[in-house]
Parts: sequence; structure tokens; C-alpha cells
Amino acid sequence: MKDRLVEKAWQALDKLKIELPSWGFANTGTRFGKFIQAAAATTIEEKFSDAAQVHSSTGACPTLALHVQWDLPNGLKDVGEVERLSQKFGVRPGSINPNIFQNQEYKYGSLGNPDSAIRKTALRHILDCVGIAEALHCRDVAPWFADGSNYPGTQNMRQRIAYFEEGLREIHRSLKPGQRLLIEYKPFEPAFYHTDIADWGMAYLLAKEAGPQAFVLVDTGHHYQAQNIEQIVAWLLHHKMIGGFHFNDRRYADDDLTLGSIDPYQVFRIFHEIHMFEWEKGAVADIAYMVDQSHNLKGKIEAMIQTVCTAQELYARAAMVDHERLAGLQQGCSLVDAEETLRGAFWTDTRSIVKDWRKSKGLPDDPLLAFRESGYLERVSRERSARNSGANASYA
Ligand code: RM4
Ligand code: MN
Ligand code: MN
Repeated sequence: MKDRLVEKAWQALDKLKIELPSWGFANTGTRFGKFIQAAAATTIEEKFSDAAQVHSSTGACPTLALHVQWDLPNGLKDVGEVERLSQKFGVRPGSINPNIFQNQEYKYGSLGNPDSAIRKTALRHILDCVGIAEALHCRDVAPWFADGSNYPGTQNMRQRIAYFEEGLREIHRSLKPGQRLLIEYKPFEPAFYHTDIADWGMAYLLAKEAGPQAFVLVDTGHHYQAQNIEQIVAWLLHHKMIGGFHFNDRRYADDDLTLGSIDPYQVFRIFHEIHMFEWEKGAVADIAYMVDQSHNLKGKIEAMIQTVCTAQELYARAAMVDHERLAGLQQGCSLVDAEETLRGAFWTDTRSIVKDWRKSKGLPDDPLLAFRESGYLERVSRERSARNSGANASYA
């Protein structure tokens, strides 16, 4: 007979699905340059193929987030090819991510640009993305806006709020029933004086203004130091406004480090808020979990597997909090016992529990080892190395 808390961990693991980012398999880097990897994916087919490796070894990643422009450069015309690849590799397309930050015209912003023609271009692109999402039966459209300014006084911040409200309302009008618009915030970079959607409050207000199918997306790396991310999650849960997560960890800024590599307790505390909410409400919080990491130094597929395993271990730990007991201790303000109840779950080594769960599903108990033994990395390194050696690594 399984212990009651282990049973809770297994049930949580059954539910946890984590989307992978197509761009996380490509040669990406820091703004100073890229360290080219022979095995990196350059085509959408290779990205699907790599994602399928992570999914087959973990069983937890059935979808791949796509960045239109990087993955569907011809927009709707590429939908057929994406469908074909999805069938071939057994991974569904996931969230559709518009690209409104790379083109030259977006120098002063996209939806917040003072030039109405550029605002329209950005809007048209995002509306195309909604169409692509519909054609691929994807639920979420998730724009990240690089909009902002670098120097005080150079932009009218209030005016830009109105532009965002107007644009997002129009995007929301084009959503089909069941589709969602996820609004991601980020406090700085590439703009360093002001970011148009800098924090969860701004994202929340814009989502509210856009309409009932708009929600907030929390990227764990998009916060200032010492910010209480789990409190933000608690607020968003309370208001039924949390739509999704981008998983990574960060030391200073948007570093895209492996989830939980710097501060596993923080990831645990975030998961704890979600589990506690679900326990209280007796309902599942409808949250789309996704990895948003672009590894420059680690092998990309291995880093994804490591992230998924870390997420599972920490998610299982948070599921093992004795919620009944904790609720009673909180009510009685038994500070030490309440904290120890939380800490006790955090210090539970769930690795063997996750292993047993994997075995029960017919999955490899050590996904990283299974991937290494498959020979996939060696094969694709050979096949792709010539193309990757020609990749542009330079910053200037
Ligand atoms: C941003 C943000 C977005 C991601 C881009 C590539 O920092 O996290 O989610 O799409 O990077
Ligand atoms: Mn992100
Ligand atoms: Mn980011």
C-alpha cells in the first residue's frame, strides 16, 4: 500500500505536462555571441525531432511551442508542414508565439509604437498567429513584447498603455472560443528605462481590459531580485488570472538557466501555492507549463531533460505537503510547526518516487541515461555538424 502522501505525488505527476520551446533546440546564445553546437537544430523538422527525444524519455512533454517567423516563416502556408511533422514525431504544436521584436520596424516598439502603421503591422502579425493557432488547433497565443524605452522623457508611457489596450482588445476579438491570449511581462531588456508590460500588475490590467480569454503568463526569470514570485502566483490564482508559466531560473536577470538550478526552494514554493490552491478548491488550476530556456553552454536536449526531471521532482515534493495539517497550523498561527511542515516536504527526496512512477508508466527510470544510451546525440551531431559549423557566432 502506497503512503497517502506518495499517492498524492503520483497523482500530481500524472497531471504535469510541460511544453518545450522550439527555440531551445537551436543555436542561441548571449548577446555577446554564440557557442555553436554541432547537434543544434536549424530546421523545424530537427526541432520536432529533438523535442520528441525529450518526450519519449520523460513522457511529460507532448507539445512544442512554436515561434512564428522562426518556425513558420511563411505563416499560414507552413501549417501543413507543421502538421506533417507533428504526426511524424508524435509531438503536437503547442503555444503559438508571435515575433514582434526582431524586425527592423520594431526599433521603437510594436503594439506600443508611436507610428500607427507599425502598430498595424504588429497587430496584423499577431492576428495571423491567432489564425495559425486555430488552424493547428492550438489553444494559446503567447506574445512577448519587447516594447519600452531607454531614456526618460523619450516616450509617452500613458499613451502607449492606450495603444496596448487598443491592440490587445482587437486581438482578443479575433480569438475563437476556447483560445486564450497569454500576456507575458518582463521588467527590463531590451528596453532598460521602461518596459510597457513590466510586471504582473500591468499584465493583469491589460488582460482584464482585453477580455475574458486573456490571462497572465509568469516567466520565472522575469522578476527583480528577491521578488516573492509565489505571492504573485497566489494573487493570480485568487483572481483566476494565471494562464501559464515559462520555466527557467535566473541569478541576475533573464539568464534562462535550468529550472531550480539556483533556487529549487523558490520553484517548490511556487508549486506549493498551486497545489494548496487545488487542494482547497478541489479543482485543477488550468495552467500551461512551458520551458523557456535557450542554453548556450549545456547540450540542449540534455538540458531540457534535466529541466523536466527537476520540475517533476519539485512538483512531487510540493504535492507531498500535508495540506490538512498545514491549513490547521496556519489557522492556529503555529509558526514553527507550519514552517516545518512545508520544509519537511521540501527536504523529501522524491527522486525514487518519480523513478517508481516512471517505471509504472513504462518509461525509462533515468531519462537522461536513456537519452545518452540511445546514440541520438552522436547521430545528429554527425548529420548536422557541417551545417552548424557555418553558423554565425559573432556579436559584432
Ligand atoms: C523573452 C521572453 C519570451 C521568449 C523570448 C525569446 O525573454 O522570455 O518568452 O519568447 O525571450
Ligand atoms: Mn518567456
Ligand atoms: Mn525571458
